Amino acid sequence: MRKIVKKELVTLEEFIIETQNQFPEATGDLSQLLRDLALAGKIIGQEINRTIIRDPKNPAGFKETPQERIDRLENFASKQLTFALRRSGIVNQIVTEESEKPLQVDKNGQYVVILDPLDGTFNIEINASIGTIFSIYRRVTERGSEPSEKDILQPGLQQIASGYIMYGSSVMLVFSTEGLGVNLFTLDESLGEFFLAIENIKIPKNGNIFSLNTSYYQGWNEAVKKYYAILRGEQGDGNISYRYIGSLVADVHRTLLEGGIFLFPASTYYPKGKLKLMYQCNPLAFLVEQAGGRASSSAKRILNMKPEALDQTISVMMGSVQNVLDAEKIIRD
Ligand code: FBP
Repeated sequence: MRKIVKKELVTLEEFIIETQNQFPEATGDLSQLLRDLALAGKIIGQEINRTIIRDPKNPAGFKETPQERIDRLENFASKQLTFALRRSGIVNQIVTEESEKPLQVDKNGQYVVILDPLDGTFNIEINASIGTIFSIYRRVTERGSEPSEKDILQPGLQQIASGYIMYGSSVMLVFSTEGLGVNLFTLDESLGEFFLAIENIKIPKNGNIFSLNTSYYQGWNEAVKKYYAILRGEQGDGNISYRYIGSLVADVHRTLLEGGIFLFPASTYYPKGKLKLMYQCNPLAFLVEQAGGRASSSAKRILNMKPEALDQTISVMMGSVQNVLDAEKIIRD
């Protein structure tokens, strides 16, 4: 049962301060990064809404093709996030899926932030939820030294925080810092404030929703096809529902709240999987595990994987512990 928060409304700022006070040694740096990300999220959310609601100054709406719109919003999001994160002076490198190479920010910065600025953007045309995914690491090299790839290619277990901002019917910020659980904030646009909506999300141990793109069926290996047959009830009791939005943040958000399993298996179309280890899988796996779930790739814990390259893709399954264990057993066997 989800713990409903206390009667009075708790703002993101109050939550950050309360949490920080629990850790006297906390420097406040991480809090600052979360504030910066939340600010960028408000601005990005506004731009997305403005895009969907035609610009009043231009009744015919933006003269742009869907792809131009996607590119514009992805660049806008990347710029807003980078601008917000640079202000703090505590970030050493910012790595976004959109930029060719890591952005060196401050040689004395202590943190590396890895971002998928706007994921699932083709959904913008149908107003389905899309999202920003973020991952925060401490650098492993000496402060003041030249930025190094070693600071970026760290296993997901080294994350000190991760989360996403989902732009949907409302803007939601979901994040977790090591050991502090997963907390969901909803933006009240009239006040410009994020309010705590669900505290310490715990993913159900077993769920009855499965989520994967079945149009890749022909490209799956036999084990995945067998697992899918069981899910569809050909070999099991079939009391499981199918949901697939095709926007990673939305599919994982539903899985976090409702339980079940999200999968993106490797296939002949994506031999190494489609989803990116550093930008998408690590931050979401961290959240799922902090919420008491499980996240694996070919039955290996995602957070333990040693990244080989920034744009490395992997097969992925994540969600309720029991659902993922069942899937691992069948797909591994
Ligand atoms: P990109 O990494 O190319 O942006 O794709 C990510 C994504 O859009 C995810 O949001 C989503 O889970 C997945 O691709 C959907 O892929 P498909 O449309 O092939 O099912």
